[in-house]
Amino acid sequence: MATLIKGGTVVSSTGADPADVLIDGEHIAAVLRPGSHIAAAAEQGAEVIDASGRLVVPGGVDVHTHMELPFGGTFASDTFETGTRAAAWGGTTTIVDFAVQKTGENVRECLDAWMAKAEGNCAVDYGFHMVIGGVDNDSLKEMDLLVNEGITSFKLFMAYPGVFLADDGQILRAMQQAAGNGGLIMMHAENGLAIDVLAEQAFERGETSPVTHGYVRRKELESEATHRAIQLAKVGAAPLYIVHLSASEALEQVAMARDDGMNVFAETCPQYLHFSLEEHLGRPGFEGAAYVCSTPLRSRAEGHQDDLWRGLRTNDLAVVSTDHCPFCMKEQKELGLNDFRAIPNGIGGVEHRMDMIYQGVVTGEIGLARWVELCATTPARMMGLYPRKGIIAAGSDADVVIYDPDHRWTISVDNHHMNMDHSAYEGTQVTGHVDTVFSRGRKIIDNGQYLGRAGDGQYLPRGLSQYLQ
Ligand code: DUC
Ligand code: ZN
Ligand code: ZN
Repeated sequence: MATLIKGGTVVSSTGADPADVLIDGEHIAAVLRPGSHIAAAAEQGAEVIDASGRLVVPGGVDVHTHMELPFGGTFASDTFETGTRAAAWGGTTTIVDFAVQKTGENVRECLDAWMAKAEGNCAVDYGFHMVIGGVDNDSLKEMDLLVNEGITSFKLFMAYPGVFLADDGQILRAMQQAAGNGGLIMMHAENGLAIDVLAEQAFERGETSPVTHGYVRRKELESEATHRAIQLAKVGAAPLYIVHLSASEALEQVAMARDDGMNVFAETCPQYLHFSLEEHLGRPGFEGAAYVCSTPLRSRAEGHQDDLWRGLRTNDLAVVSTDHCPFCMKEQKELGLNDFRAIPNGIGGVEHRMDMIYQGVVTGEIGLARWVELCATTPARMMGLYPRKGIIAAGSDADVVIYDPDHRWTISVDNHHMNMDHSAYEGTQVTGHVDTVFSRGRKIIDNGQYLGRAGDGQYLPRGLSQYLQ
């Protein structure tokens, strides 16, 4: 049966207008002017949902998640099943996760292993980027094959020496390869060698608490790496996408490159906009461990958060993703009780991205259309999924969220759906609430109930990045 979502305000990256949305099967059949005879005719034989007073937005597209990531001797606590279900609760209907290859490992075998983890388990549609942790002749060749198979973006690390770090020569080679095959290089831009020196020195001085993580991962080491990545991208003639940018100084580097006309893009994450080094990472005792992630949270006194909101307005930051990488406090974050270096890096937030960025609409930092553009349309385009994802338009997948813009509620570990024993957002009061979620035409969240099943989500082979469109 068809579904007609009637009386709502449909939001796209260009504006918000009253419209009725007709879903037929897995696709959007039409976006209709309310009161038109076509809209009236569509009501016949359709399930009619009254969306009056509510926003009708494209399902969120989160292009940076880490379900089940092995990290620091443990695994991110959300499986593809629990993490994608939590995404659905938060109005995100597409994720792009990271399959991981390390030095000496075979890219293809690694990808197969990650595909197997996800297959049959996801609540929403999913794709993969490939982490190339070991750039060598084999992995470079494999990049060409993967691009043709729908893995069109590759993450490199300038951090985590001995685990993921690629040196400048390897980075340049991977960029040249991407320039040839059309792939997009995603960069974790922090100078990991310098960070490790500072971390060891701090530990030897007896500074063991979580906040030290933020002090040693200095903003200069993020901006230096961002600058270096941009210069290497210029030499390699490749487009570049900086992930989880948190420092004003790194943003300046991106802005300069963009002003220069380079194809340099960047994302930030809700935690960098809403949290700070002083108020969160610096919490007493071991509490700050919940906020250990890399890049780290930055100082509010230095104004990074305000600069990031500005970057979202100017488009120097084009995407908001979560870097969802949850770890429980018990037995996971606690691995670093006596040494901040052993705290697994990551914050769980896949469920809260749409709401936390909507708070920017509430406070006037961004408009409604920009909210949708940052959380759905641009990530879909950046990662080669548009217009199948990221827009409510005839022919697109019927991934639709009915959003109550006025509903006020408080985030808590007691009401979230991520597999974590705490919430980094505990006690956060938000305005705005995901009421109903459709994934490819199937109602999977409604009335406070999850109606979907593991395995509803399909694998998404992706096209080349559409960043130039
Ligand atoms: N940063 C994190 O916080 N977690 C996983 C990997 C990363 O780069
Ligand atoms: Zn990273
Ligand atoms: Zn990440």
